Amino acid sequence: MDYKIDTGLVAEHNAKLRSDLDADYAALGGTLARRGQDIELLTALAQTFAVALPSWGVGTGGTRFARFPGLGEPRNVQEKLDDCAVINQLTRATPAVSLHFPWDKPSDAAGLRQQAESLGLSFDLVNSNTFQDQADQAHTYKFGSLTANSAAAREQAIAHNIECIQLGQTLGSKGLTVWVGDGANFPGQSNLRGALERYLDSMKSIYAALPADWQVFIEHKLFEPAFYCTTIADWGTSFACATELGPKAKCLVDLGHHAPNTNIEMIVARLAQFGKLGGFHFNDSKYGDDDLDSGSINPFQLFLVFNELADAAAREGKAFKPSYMLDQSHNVTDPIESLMSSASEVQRAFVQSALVNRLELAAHQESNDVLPAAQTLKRAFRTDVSAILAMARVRSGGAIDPVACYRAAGYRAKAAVARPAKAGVSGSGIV
Ligand code: LRH
Ligand code: MN
Repeated sequence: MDYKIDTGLVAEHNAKLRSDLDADYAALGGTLARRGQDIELLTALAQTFAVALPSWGVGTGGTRFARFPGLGEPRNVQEKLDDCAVINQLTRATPAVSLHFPWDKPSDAAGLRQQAESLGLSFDLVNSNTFQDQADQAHTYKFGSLTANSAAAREQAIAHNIECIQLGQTLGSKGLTVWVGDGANFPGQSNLRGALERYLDSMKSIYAALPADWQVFIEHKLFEPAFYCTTIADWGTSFACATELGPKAKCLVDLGHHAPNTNIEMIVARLAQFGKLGGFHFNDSKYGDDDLDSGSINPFQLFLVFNELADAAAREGKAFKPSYMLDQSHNVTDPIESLMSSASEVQRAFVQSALVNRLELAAHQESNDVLPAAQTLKRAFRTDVSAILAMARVRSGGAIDPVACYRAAGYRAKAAVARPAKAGVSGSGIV
């Protein structure tokens, strides 16, 4: 199956929607001009936006209760890349893919890199996995990996992370994300300080294996799979460890890894202030690590995160370049549709944050003129920048309405034929 969507069909789709887009774009341009803002600059800015796709997000996700596979699921990393290429073809905002090992371990890494390049894709951060036992594994991670009491289990986990770095180097990646579910389910089960000491000890071996131009990203998470304590549970612990390890260690903020109502944008401001904000796993949640589509539950929080990123960028300039990734689980939607709309929702927050008049905001803040300060942010958030996002896509060769174009192409139905489902494959778990 040729996975690329016919460019003629994309052009036909855009032609149908173009005059409405031009009208909406002109109207928005007028509104922004009255605020002294140039829509052309904002559209050019939108065209620079990129968020990496999680390879594990193009298959249907599930929970511990069940997974209900969809049609035409990708059966291997090559087919995952084909689906990622379609998302980028229509959104023009997802040129990189984040792989997860061993789920995506290629038999031929150089060949996979060539396939990605032929699809116009590159590889973002790679992710290690010491939260599951592999069939051929000598030592279990049941009682932890980088923090395990068992030195053999720790050594095994360190070796796996170093193998991820080596694979990533062949693929052209420049960083490793380390999320460990290590923790305990009972008070007394583990020595809280001892666990973190073992974690740091293990991470120092991984850090020492980093190439000069690589970084390691520590991903904190409040709970799950451990339900009494998690070794790297919060940004403070992550920050302390990244500082202890050295300049190539940064903190990664997964939006779903915090207690409900946590002020995540303030965590972002703090990590940026101390130079340890490495990147993001964007998603949304209402209760726990729900891994829902970005901007689907709390788009104002996503906007406030980007407002802090805009503040940091205004202070630090072009050097401030945290990495952006989606990390979602698509249990009831077509993963490709969810990833396309989620990439656009994150791009929307990025563009809205650029609408904030930072001088005006600072003046209100310094004079403690509270309501105008709050309204300066709210006005940017309430501005519907859909026309800018669509114009950015069409100018970059994408689709005005990616989901509608994808459906018109009948991609999923074709994939269902090309990728017959393996009988009886449902099971549970996130991928
Ligand atoms: C842990 C996590 C981590 C990934 C996994 C797929 O909850 O967010 O980033 O390794 O999901
Ligand atoms: Mn994550």
